Amino acid sequence: MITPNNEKKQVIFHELTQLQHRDFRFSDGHILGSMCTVPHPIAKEAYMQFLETNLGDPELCSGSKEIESRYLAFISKLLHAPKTSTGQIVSGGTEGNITAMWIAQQLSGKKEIILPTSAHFSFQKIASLMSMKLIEVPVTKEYVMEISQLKKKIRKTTAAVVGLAGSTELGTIDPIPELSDLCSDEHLFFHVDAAFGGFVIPFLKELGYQVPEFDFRLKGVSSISIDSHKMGYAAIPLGTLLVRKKQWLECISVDSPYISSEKQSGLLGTRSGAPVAAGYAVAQYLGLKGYRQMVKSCMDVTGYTEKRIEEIGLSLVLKPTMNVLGVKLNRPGLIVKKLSEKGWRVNKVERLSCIRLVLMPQITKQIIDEFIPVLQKTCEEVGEL
Ligand code: 0PR
Repeated sequence: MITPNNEKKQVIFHELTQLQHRDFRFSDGHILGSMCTVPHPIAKEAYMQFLETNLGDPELCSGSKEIESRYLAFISKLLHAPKTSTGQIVSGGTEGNITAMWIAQQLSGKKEIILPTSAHFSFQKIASLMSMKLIEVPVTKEYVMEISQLKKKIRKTTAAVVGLAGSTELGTIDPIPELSDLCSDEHLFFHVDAAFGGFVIPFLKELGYQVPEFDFRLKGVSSISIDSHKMGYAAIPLGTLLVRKKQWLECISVDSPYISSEKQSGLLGTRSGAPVAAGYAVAQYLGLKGYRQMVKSCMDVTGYTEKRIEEIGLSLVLKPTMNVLGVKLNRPGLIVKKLSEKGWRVNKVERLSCIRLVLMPQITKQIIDEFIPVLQKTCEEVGEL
């Protein structure tokens, strides 16, 4: 029995709160560059309820395991995964990409990953972890992978090709249908990194935007990673890796004799059921209709931001594909620093000489109206305008 020591607790929470005051918080609406968001209120409740669960020991937590299955079924439906497919809950895009490349390496026995220069830095970790080699393909001026260049890079040593459905820096989508055809013809493992776009593109299509197909309806797509802690409105850490064939997970499974399941696949052992319960609760609450509405309002705010940015005389790197904007600047690092001092967080993209704004669900037009004059003044101060 733990006897409560309220005095001690107060001291500890005082310290925690003091330190928390240093954090930028999504709820303040001043984080404009992050791909994460305030989790939906229902996610918070479910998260707390499942705090003690461990999905690494499924028999101990058979109810949580069922929630995981139901969540995987939801993601599978969203991405039109075939009956032959299966999924693995992961902590986010990094683990999703690692797991996909681990499978590709095991299946092929090869070591080369072909990917666009725009790919996320998690692939650098993969190269280091698994002694794999990254073969980069240049991007076009639309910031998508140049297919003609890709063709030249395919070799007998290729383990996988990676395409982006929502690039980190600009939210652009690689020509996934063409990549799928090519990989299918060449019998190559084709992974789609839809960490950000997975919860956006399906709804953009329904809202009438012209975006390429990117999911399992394309026969050459082998795996897709999608993050719920980005546009899925769920709590960190939650992502999913779906693979086209169930048996592919077996090649990254090990015997797990001490716990209730015979085998365990994936990187982690002990892992919390809380984010999964939270993600499932949000998915049930919003449904596909709710997510579509959310994407619609993010796109409305994106269009509004684009207009306001152009009004003050700045320009965008590209017309936005989704709710990610690159604003051209000569010294993005300096602007990021100055904005941060004024209480606004945006991200710099040095290689594109821009700052990145991500219009997540908590960002409203009113927030943009507050931000634009600050951005304008900052740009004037440093001679960008
Ligand atoms: N793939 C893509 C396309 C991504 O954009 C990211 C993350 C990942 C994989 C890796 O995902 P995890 O970070 O979940 O493992 N991109 C975001 C970025 O670099 C990550 C992020 C999110 C950074 C929130 C800052 C932040 O506040 O922008």
